[in-house]
Amino acid sequence: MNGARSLVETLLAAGVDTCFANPGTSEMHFVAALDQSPGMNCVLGLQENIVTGMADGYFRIARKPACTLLHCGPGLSNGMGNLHNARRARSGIVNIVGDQATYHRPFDAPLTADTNGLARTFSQWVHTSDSTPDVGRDAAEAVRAANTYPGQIATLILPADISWQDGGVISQPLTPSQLTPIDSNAVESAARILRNNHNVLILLAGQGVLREAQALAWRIASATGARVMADYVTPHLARGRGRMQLERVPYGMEAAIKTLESVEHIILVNAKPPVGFFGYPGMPSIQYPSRAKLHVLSRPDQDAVAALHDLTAALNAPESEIPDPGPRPDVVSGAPSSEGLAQTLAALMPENAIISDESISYGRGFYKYTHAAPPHDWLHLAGGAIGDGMPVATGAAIGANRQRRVINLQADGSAMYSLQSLWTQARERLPVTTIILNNSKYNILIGEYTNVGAVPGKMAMSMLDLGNPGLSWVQMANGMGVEAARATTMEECASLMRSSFLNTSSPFLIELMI
Ligand SMILES: Cc1ncc(C[n+]2csc(CCOP(=O)(O)OP(=O)(O)O)c2C)c(N)n1
Repeated sequence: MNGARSLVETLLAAGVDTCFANPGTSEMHFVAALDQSPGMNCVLGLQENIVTGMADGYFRIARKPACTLLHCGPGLSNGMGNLHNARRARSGIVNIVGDQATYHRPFDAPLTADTNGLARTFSQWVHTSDSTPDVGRDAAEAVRAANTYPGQIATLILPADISWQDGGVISQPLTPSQLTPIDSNAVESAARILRNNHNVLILLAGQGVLREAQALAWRIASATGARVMADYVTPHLARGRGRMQLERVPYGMEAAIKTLESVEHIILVNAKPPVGFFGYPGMPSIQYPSRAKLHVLSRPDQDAVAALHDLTAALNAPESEIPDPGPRPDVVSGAPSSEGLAQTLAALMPENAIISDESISYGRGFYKYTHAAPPHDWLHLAGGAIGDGMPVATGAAIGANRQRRVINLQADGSAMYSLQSLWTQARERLPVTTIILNNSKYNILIGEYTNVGAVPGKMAMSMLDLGNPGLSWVQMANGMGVEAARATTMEECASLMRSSFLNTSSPFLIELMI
């Protein structure tokens, strides 16, 4: 058995059965091993940022790591924007990066790069295999690292000769490391704060915004009168009927400061203290009042459900049912609007849908109108590096075994970073409905000129214009095997949504002119 085969067998034994790939010469033995060791579902992405974004979306829904297959330092570099986003989302991923054969490296061939150095910038675990018999054990270590709660990026670099030589040994799965237990003092002090104070905010992030944690947070809020919000940086939120009507801390600095102005205590549940995305002239970095006191109930690497459970017990908080959000909205007609799209989405989305939201400026108000939709999962860009909405939607559909409708609410400028995802969706026959929000501009950045105190002239404004030449989304989708149509009214959009939701084995793209 060669090294590559021991790698594939070890990954399969550890439950890693999906590989998002864009291979090159140094990975040929890994690809060949996939035929010898059946069981690995291999998905091709046509650029590495698609591959890594798909692995992120897969983890968020399947809650287990996939592996990626990337080609040398440059292939890894191409995938780094979405590896950055995945690290911020705390997704578990095992990157396998093929590299130059060990004896060939000193010749400094063109694709030679500091692969290890590149990987270190976003990986919690990096290792270069240096002997074939160790490849299996190295792979088992990588999977263990990726499975470290809540999820980590592990990168295993595999020189081509280490992969092709004989002597590979399959390794058994390694036990994931134990979670750091909840600190009973933190629970006691949070309970004391909640008992004795008004204006307490419980800020949820990570697993703290999923279903089980929300039920506990609601009990605590009902018993104490505390306010509950989700961190803006929330990769995955459980939403819809039966879930809390959570709002995120707003993105905009002024709106965030206003939202948090009366807060005196913040109890952090797997969340970090809320700060602005950027520093702005004359603005603070933090979004909460400087007099507010911060209390860490649980850190991001601790179990949010266990922490909230202990807090519920310390407060003796009785059972309390999450209130009904009222009737489901009706579809909306007339000119497209942000509220109209959200209501139509809430009216039509099938049960248990997955929303991949990279709507940027258009989607700020989507939450308010979708609380009464059927239960669904909402995925957000967590690291601010645009270009993850389409690959995350693609990976999420695979993570859900193609059994759930994925709806990608996608701003056009961000879509152009990773539109090749459509080709993978067509090839894999995935039930993904993409709604392109075509405003032909980088709308959010128009406001950012004002926020940073810059005065844009003609040239500066033209840097935010995508209309010259215009992008034809229907043609681009068709060119990658995806059926598509343009909608200029909400009626047209609703009718296209309905028909695409009925087709469970093909993607569809709606170009909504906003
Ligand atoms: C990797 C990366 N490059 C550039 C940016 C800067 N940036 C932020 S938003 C944006 C444009 C977004 O335009 P679009 O997706 O069309 O959304 P809209 O603003 O129109 O709502 C850009 C270029 C970024 N955040 N990440």
